[in-house]
Amino acid sequence: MELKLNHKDEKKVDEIIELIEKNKKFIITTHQNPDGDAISSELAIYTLLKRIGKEAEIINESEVPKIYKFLPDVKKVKVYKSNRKKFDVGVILDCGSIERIGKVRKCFEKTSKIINIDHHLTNAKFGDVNWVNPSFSSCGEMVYFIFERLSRITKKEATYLYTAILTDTCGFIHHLTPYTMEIAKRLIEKGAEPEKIARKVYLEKPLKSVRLFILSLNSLKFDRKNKVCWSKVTEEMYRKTGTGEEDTEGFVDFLTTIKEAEITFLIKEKNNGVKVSFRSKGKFDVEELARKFGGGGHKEASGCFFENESIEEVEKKVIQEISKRWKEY
Ligand SMILES: [Mn+2]
Repeated sequence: MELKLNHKDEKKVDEIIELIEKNKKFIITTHQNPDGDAISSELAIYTLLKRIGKEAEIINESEVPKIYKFLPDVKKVKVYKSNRKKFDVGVILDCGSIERIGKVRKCFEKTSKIINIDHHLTNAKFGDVNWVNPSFSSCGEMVYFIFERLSRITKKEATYLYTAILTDTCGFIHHLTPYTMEIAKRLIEKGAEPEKIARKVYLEKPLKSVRLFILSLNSLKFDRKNKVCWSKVTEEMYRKTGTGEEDTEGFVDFLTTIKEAEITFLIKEKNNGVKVSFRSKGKFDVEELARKFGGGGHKEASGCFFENESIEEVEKKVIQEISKRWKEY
């Protein structure tokens, strides 16, 4: 199968490559609470820049989630401390808005150009070059095309990009096209080990996170009329099980396995408010729903944050909004 970008995407890749070639010092970052696509895409771009003789650093607002610590050279991903250095170009990956990079924004004050590579529909196009296309499964899939132009792909980078695609498609469930599968196939040919990666990401849950999951499932609610299923994770549940937010990985995706539910969400209590992750099976657009509450994402997976609101208030607001929107379909 031939893999060819359309004219518009090809032009964006040209612009990105031009900026890469003309500059020397790069800072790479992504959104707060990064996922597998974000971390993997960063590491892939980092390796690529280093190989072609550039200086590069990955600086994020948040730590790398434990489940992605298996990725090669993951220690290169640093958490923001200060903004002493000056970079020529900032590469922002998998991130819909500049605000979502958090404190790392301070590193961009002296940066002259921003490259924005993303597949979120709601991307605010904050870069000097904006390669934004929601038809890609993952940011990693987009990065693959930059590799194709600039360099070879080694086993290490194949591992990154395969992990990006695997996790952003929720284990090859959502957003799959023959192109995505073709890229995944090529990455396996280059040395990515599908079983090993899937095991690390999905099949090595710490016992304490399963205990947290049991508590969360005990709070499961179902609204038959609106076909919504949801559960919550409270600060108390974290305390009882000795866990943290990163232990909720996969919870909301589990809820989507419930046949009766068309929409699912997970409510997570934080010290300054409530975070909600939404999932849809396709009939309902949860990106629009999250956007209504100041968040964003994709049609089938999105999220938002309610500052200084209680779980009960948020539950009510969300259900009301879903009910209102169903009527418009
Ligand atoms: Mn992504």
